[in-house]
Amino acid sequence: MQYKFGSDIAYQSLRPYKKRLPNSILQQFFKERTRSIIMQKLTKIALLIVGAILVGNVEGKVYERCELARELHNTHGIECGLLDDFVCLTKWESSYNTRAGNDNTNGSHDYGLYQINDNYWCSDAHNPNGNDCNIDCSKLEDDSIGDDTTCAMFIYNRQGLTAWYGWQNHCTACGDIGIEGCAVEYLGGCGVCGY
Ligand SMILES: [Ca+2]
Repeated sequence: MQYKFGSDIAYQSLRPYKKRLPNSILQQFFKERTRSIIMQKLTKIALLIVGAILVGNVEGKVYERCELARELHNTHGIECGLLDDFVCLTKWESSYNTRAGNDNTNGSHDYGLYQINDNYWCSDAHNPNGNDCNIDCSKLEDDSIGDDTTCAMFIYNRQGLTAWYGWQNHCTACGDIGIEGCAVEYLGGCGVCGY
């Protein structure tokens, strides 16, 4: 069996003979041992950091309904008439999860809060070309939703809300001005746009 000069096993084996060994060997040994302990601690810290990043990637940021409504209106300028639609469609597209992802049967991938598709709007390894929002898809699954919302507004201005199946299937009532139910359901109690 071979073991490293500064390792625990080497230390245990060396201990009984400590007094009889020359100082130069002892100094070298303890230098190696200190280095070995520091490397072990650094490795542990590095593993903890990598673990935390991986867990973060899996979970992402999941917004509360009202937290999202307020941020979309107050920070990203989504007007009141569109706000209930956006809160509704993000609920059904991603459950308010900024790192939601979906593989489609045609091989394309949907990214983030608005489930934006890489065939048309953002650039990734699968489709570097269809990139009308001029954005890297990885930016659509981080916790910063300003660029996602800019892209979503670009899609909305070009195709309307029907671009999202989540909206088509669950939110058409929000599109009719004066339908209170949808605004109450998605903005109620949020302290935004009079709700
Ligand atoms: Ca983003």
